[in-house]
Amino acid sequence: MSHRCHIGLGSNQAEPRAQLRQACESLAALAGTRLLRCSRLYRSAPMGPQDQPDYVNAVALIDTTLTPLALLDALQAIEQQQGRQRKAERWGPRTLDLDILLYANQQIDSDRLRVPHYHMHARPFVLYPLAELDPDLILPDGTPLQHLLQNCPAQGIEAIADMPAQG
Ligand code: PH2
Ligand code: MG
Ligand code: MG
Repeated sequence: MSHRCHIGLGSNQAEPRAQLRQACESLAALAGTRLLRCSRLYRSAPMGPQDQPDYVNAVALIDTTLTPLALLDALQAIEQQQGRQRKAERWGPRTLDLDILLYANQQIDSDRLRVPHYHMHARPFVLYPLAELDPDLILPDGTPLQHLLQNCPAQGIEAIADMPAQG
């Protein structure tokens, strides 16, 4: 049985666009997983500490037979491959951040994983690319994505490029 999942991608170090392109290729190569589509790349000012570079964010839609925790393990392995260092600073800079935003219509609350992703409801760098992929999306609690967007100022986020083609 496979599930459609939305993955948030972010980077603000070591050529963010190349990091996101590489991450998409790695997502497409995961066992039991197909990459269905990717949003454009969006640039935004950092949320959190301001003494770090702007971020590049995108959202990918995959179809996967991996369980939520197996998917989380796989995403963390990709982060590691791309040089992610776990640092103490909350919301500090990173080469690659891969977050499970949505896993089918499931609500998950375990030690390691919370889905829908916490705070996604108010982050323009998540909601705008997500709406590009799936404008009519309804969240598991019944909230329409468009309703969240109406309450989420764009805060200067801008689409800067297409995700380069895979392969
Ligand atoms: N991720 C963070 C901290 N701040 N700011 C933006 N604009 N985009 C991000 O993805 C982001 C951030 C840590 O996960
Ligand atoms: Mg994140
Ligand atoms: Mg993360």
